[in-house]
Amino acid sequence: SMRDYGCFVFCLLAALLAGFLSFLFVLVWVLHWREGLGWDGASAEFNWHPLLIVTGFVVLQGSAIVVYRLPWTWRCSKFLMKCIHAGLHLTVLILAIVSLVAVFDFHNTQNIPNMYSMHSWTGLTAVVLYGVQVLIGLLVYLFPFAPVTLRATLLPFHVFSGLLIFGAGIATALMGITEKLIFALSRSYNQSYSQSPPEALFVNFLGAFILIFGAFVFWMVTQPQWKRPQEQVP
Ligand code: ASC
Repeated sequence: SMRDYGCFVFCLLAALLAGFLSFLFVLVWVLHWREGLGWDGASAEFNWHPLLIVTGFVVLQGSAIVVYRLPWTWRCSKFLMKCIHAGLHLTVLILAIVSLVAVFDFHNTQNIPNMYSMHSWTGLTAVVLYGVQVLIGLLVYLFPFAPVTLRATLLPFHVFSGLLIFGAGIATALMGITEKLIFALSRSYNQSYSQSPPEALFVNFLGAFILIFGAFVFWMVTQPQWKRPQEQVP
C-alpha cells in the first residue's frame, strides 16, 4: 500500500540521517577534538580507526544490508543488485583491515599492549567472521557455480550471520568510543569524563546516532512485506 511505502521511505530517510550524522560526528571528533588524521605512529594514525570503522563497518555495511529492499531497484536485475551488495561489503572489508592496521601500528610504535580489552576481542572476531561471510557470499551467491539447493539452504544462515556481525560491529563501536573517551579524558589535566565536558556529550551523541542507525536498518530488513519480490520461475 501507499502508506506502507511511505513508512519504508520514512525509515530509510531516518537511517540516512542517523548514518550521515554518525559520519559527521566521528569526523568532527577526530579533526576538532582529537589530533586529526595522519600516518605517524601516533594519535593521528589511531584516529583512522574510529573514522574508518564508523563510516565502513557501521554506515556502509548497513547500507549494503538494506540495498535489496529499495523498491526502485526491484526493476534492476538481481545480478546487478548482488554486485552492488558485494562491492559495498568488499569496500567495508578493506576499510576495516586498514583501520585495524592503523591501531596495531599505533600500539606497536607506542608500546601499548594489543588485544587486552573486550572491545578488541569482539571487534577482531567480528572482522574475521566478516571476511569469512564475504568469501562464502561471493562463492555461493555471486559466482555462478553453486547449485540452487545450496543457495537456498545457506540463505537463512547468510542473513542471520550478516545481521549478527553488523550488530556485533555496533556493540563493539560503542565500547570503543567509550574506551577512547575514558582514556583521552583521564589523560587530560583540565577535563574529566564525569564532569560531562563538551567532547563527552558530543561523543555520546555519536554513540546514540550509531545505535539509531542500526535500529532503523534492523527494522527495515526484518519487515517481510518490504522484501524484494522473488523472480517468478515459470
Ligand atoms: C540466490 C538468489 C536467491 C537465492 C535463491 C535460493 O542466489 O538470487 O534469491 O539464492 O535462489 O533461495
